[in-house]
Amino acid sequence: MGKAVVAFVGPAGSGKSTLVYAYSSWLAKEIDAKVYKVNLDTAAEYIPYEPDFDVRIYIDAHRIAKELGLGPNGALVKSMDMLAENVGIVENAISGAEADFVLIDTPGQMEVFIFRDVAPKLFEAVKRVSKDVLVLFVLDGEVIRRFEDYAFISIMSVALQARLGVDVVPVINKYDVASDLELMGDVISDVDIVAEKLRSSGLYGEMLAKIMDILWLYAKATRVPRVSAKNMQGLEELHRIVHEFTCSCGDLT
Ligand SMILES: Nc1nc2c(ncn2[C@@H]2O[C@H](COP(=O)(O)OP(=O)(O)OP(=O)(O)O)[C@@H](O)[C@H]2O)c(=O)[nH]1
Ligand SMILES: [Mg+2]
Repeated sequence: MGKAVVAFVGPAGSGKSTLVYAYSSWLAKEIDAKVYKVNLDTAAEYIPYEPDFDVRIYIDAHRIAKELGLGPNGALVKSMDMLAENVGIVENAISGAEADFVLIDTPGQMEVFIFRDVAPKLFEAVKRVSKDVLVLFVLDGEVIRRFEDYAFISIMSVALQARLGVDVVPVINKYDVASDLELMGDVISDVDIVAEKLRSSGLYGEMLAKIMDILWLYAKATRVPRVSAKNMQGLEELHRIVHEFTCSCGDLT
C-alpha cells in the first residue's frame, strides 16, 4: 500500500501548521492512520505538532542569519536555496517513513517557497516517492471578503498547480471567525454566484468572470472545504476531498 502525501501551502499565518496538527490528530483518531509529519519551515519558532522530520535540524534560517550576517528575509531565501540543493534528504525521509499519510508543512512565507527553485524540486522528489500527492492551498477565511477575492484564490490555485505539477485544492481555514461567508462551499453554485456577481462589477469583473468560466472547465475539486483548524471542525469533509485525490493509497475510510 502506498502512502498519500499532502502538502500544506499558503500565505503567512493562514493556519498551515495548525491544520497539520488538527488533520494529523483527526487521521490518527478517526481512521487509525499512521501519519508522518514533515516540517519544512526553516524559520519556524513554534510548531503546534511534533514533527517526525524537522528541516531545522539540517537547515535553520535563524542560524544562517547569524552565521552569514543576513536579515530575516535574506536568511529565509538562503535557507530555501539550500533546501533546494538538498531535497534528497526529504525524499529519503518520506520514502523510509512507515505511514499511510505524509503531511508536509511548508514555510510561512509562501512566496519565498514558491518562487524559488525549492518548490518545484521538492514536488519532483515527492512524486518519485508517491503517486498520490496533493497540495492543500490553505487560506484565511477572514481575508476572503469579496467575490473578486474568490476569483483570485481560484486563479492562484491553478497557478500553483502549474508551478508545482500536482493537484491543488483550496481550503478555507478559520471558518470559526469567518462563517458569514456568502459562498456555499460548493464549487458549482459558488462559481455561478461568483461569475454572476463579477459580471456586474465593471471591467475587471467581466475579465475575472471570463477567467472563472474557463477555470471551472478544468476545476478538479468539487467542493472547497471550510475548516477551523483551531476548533477541529470540517476535518471529515476535508478528508473526503483528500481521499478523492489520493484514494489509490487504499481503503482507509
Ligand atoms: N480563529 C482561528 N485561528 C486559527 C485557526 N487556525 C490557525 N489559527 C491561528 O492563526 C495563527 C497562525 O496559525 P499557524 O498555524 O501558525 O499558521 P501558519 O500558516 O503555519 O503560519 P506561518 O507558518 O507562520 O506562516 C495562530 O495564532 C493560530 O492559532 C482557526 O481555524 N481559527
Ligand atoms: Mg507554520
